[in-house]
Amino acid sequence: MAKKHPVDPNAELGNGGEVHQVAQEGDQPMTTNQGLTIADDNNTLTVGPRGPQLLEDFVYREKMTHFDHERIPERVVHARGYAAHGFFQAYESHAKLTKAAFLQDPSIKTPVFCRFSTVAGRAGSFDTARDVRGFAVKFYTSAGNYDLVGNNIPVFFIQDGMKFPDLVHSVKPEPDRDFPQAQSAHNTFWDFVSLNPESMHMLTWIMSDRAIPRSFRMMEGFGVHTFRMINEQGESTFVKFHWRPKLGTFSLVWDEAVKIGGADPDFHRRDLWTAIESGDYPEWELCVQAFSEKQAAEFDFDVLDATKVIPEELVPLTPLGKMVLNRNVDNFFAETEQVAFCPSHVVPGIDFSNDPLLQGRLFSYLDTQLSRLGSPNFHQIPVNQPKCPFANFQRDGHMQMQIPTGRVANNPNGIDEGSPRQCPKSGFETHPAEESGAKLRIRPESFADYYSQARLFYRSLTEPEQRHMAGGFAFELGKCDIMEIRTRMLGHLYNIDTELADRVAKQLGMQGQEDKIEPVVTPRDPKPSEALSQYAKAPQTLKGKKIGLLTTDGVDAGLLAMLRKTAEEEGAMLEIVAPKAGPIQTAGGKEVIPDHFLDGAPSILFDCVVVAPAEDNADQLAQQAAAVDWIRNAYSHLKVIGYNQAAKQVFQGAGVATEGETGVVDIGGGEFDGFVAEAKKYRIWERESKVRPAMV
Ligand code: HDE
Repeated sequence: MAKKHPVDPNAELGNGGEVHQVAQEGDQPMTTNQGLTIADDNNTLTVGPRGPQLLEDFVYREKMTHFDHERIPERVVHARGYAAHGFFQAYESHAKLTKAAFLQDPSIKTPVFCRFSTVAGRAGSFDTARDVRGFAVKFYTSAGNYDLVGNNIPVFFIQDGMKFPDLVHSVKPEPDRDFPQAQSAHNTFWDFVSLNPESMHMLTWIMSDRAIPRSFRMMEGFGVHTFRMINEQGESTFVKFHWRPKLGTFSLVWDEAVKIGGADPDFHRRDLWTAIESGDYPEWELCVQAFSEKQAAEFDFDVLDATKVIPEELVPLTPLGKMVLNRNVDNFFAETEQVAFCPSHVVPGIDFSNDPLLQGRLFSYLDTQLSRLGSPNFHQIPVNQPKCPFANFQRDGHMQMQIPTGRVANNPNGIDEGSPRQCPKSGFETHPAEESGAKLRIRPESFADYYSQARLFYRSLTEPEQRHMAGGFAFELGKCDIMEIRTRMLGHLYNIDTELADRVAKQLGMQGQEDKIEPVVTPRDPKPSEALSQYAKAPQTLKGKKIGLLTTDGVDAGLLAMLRKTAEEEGAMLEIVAPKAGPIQTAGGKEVIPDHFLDGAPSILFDCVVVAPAEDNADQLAQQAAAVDWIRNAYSHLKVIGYNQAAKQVFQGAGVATEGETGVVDIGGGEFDGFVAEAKKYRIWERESKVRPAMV
């Protein structure tokens, strides 16, 4: 609570009722950036009370100049993001695999900073857009900062960094009209990807539920490229990085994601911030798929190709340790906006492969930080500074924050005995992989199978996931009004999987209109891999989920207490929604302050819902469009809905039956066991055939 401050006596000099808070004894005085104490922060310097303003007013000019320069260029991609601090802890020493300092000692907690992001939208776009999510982690290790700059999808659109500017331009708003924002559902994107068959595998992921995650806390993360781990003996092992969320991987349904975009554009950041503030710290397990060069040579795809996964049946995951995010930032701009990730920030024990996409990234990130943060001293910004000592002879530049001492700034030197010196034994050494060959601009032939793994992904999904993917393609292509793009894409889809293509063609009303596209490599029929599906392995749990209760004045206090206890026991969060924002009264006359006002809290904000009005007020609730929509939306978003007897008339208004409907559960006077058992299933997938028959 802010202290009450005495009002500025100046208020009497013509400032009406304005509140001018002035410092009391012991308060920190407000000053200019030069430390000059400010007497008046509300009025500019003028000639007389109604006269012109004076240029002399340096206090005003300093304040306004700083304000005018508050913005820096947003990231060209991944502009909208959210981050938190935490730590990483190895389960045991992984010395056999790597000499990376943070993977040696299980008693050490390495500080981390983790930023999640969408890719296409501007910084002010909405959280739930269909998009790949960035999953970037900075480890402040004792041997320097290590940045694992990954995504929540294990593959990428393109195989070579040269194409990245074109890919990004195609997905950004079209340049003549500047829309659509934060969306891939438009002509330029689908034109580009349909002319780049290497995108097909990634497209199946982007059109799947993975691209509309329920929460950052419920997303997997992937390093995407093949990296190397190097041990003390200098032995190299190839690795692919995976983050596995402790809560399981869950997604929204499409219509819900679209509506949340309007109801709460900050849905994902609010979710992460709230969980951390309430002490419910999200956790991920870091794993690797570790494999030798010899193994890699035997796979029927190239491990240097970032459009391919390594099925876990081929190389299982080795868990390395866990990451816990336990502290929100103090200041969004200083930390989340100014954090600078670079895949080139590695530590001894981690090295690169020749993946051309990875190699392309090694240049881009450092370059982009220079233009975004404006100075080669961006490593001195607190969030970017290593937490271990760092020293070299790089000097000067914009915004130099350090004061290097001493006479010399050159290496070698014979003048300053205290100079930093290179360390051939402990310093970073590139793995001496043997390379030879002609200089060429050519893609390896081993990258040319564009369809087999897209097929693998589709066929590894559960039936609901498959139909969502088809729905995603149909929706996006339906937004493309250049027919050649649709027919070209349908041609590709037929190369991926006939059933998938038929489903999309049917929804577009374009059966038989696909182009014939001859694959360079005939797609194989890979064995499905269950690990690629999120729902085949989803835990049945309410942990980390949100229950919404719609109720009214006169609610039974016992029912409320039971639901609260149930939510607590299940590790879920309960939020109360009522037709008015002010306190409601329980039947016993106790005041309860709702978390939300009905008009501002549609059921889309919750994972499962309970509708339990008081008998006397149910009638009025049934007339509220927002209450009817609450139930209708929860039903069509396949959520589990609990109800009491009084709620039945609201259900009638919504056209939702309470009898004989799976996932619509009578809670009687507070019997939540049946509700919880259903709600743990997350969604009632079989209901989809009733609410979206065209998709099924
Ligand atoms: Fe990025 N990417 N990227 N990217 N990327 C950026 O760097 C780039 C790629 C990823 O939270 C930029 O600081 C190229 C793959 C994340 O701050 C830029 C290529 C993966 C973030 C850039 C790729 C990523 C970025 C823009 C193809 C997953 C946000 C602002 C060769 C493995 C990090 C910035 C954060 C950000 C370039 C492809 C992940 C322009 C050239 C593949 C998570 O440098």
